[in-house]
Amino acid sequence: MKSKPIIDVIIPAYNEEESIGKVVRDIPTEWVRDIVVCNNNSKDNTRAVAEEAGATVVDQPQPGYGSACLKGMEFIASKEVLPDIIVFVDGDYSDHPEQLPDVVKPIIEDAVDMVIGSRVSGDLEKGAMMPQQIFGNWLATSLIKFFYSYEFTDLGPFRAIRYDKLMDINMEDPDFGWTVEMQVKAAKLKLNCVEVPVKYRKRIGVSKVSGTIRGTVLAGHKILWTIFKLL
Ligand SMILES: Nc1nc2c(ncn2[C@@H]2O[C@H](COP(=O)(O)OP(=O)(O)OP(=O)(O)O)[C@@H](O)[C@H]2O)c(=O)[nH]1
Ligand SMILES: [Mg+2]
Repeated sequence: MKSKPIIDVIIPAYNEEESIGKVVRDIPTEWVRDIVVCNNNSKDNTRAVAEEAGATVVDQPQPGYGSACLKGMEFIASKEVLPDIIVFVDGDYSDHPEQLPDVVKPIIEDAVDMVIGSRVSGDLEKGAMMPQQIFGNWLATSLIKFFYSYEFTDLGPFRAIRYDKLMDINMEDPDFGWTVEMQVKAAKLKLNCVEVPVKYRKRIGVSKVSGTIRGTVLAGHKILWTIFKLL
């Protein structure tokens, strides 16, 4: 890939006014063209805070993590000049957005198609991931290894993918199956995937998914169902 690729960032955000500004500001600006915050009916000031920090905000009325990401992709697809790489990162400041160069470099330097930031092999702050989340990740990645012979250690939200490969993958999941869908479909298409270790800390603000019983049950169920559905 060319040494100065166009990189756009997609950040799904729902009620993240306390963290979203920090996330946007910590992204190294010289590396990216556009930071797209995908807001889902947030009832707080997520929208204004993200814009103030320099992001482009798109609104997705249909709830769900995947729906928000799809809206961001739709916005990027409407640009006159398409990007070379898309980076996904969460809006709760659990990821360390300053690590963006580490996450994209394998694509730029080594002809890699997709890079997953692994929290499991990285520097994981105590309490940043719930035990059920760690177990769910282990189970999901073990099933992917068993059925698709691809070795991942995490379904981490901080990831980068070549734009053309993301189009080939044809993402569809509207909610919690988003991350696993991308990895399973990448395996099915035999994309060149690597992981890099990333840091992960406790989120700012209120948990939407794995810190809640409802979120854990729905996400766990959806992730496993997605792995089998795509077989
Ligand atoms: N746009 C949008 N974003 C969402 C939705 N649900 C979650 N998010 C965002 O997706 C990211 C991940 O959600 P989190 O609540 O951090 O879920 P998690 O990382 O599994 O668990 P915790 O960090 O422990 O709460 C955050 O940036 C959320 O704001 C949604 O329905 N719509
Ligand atoms: Mg989180």
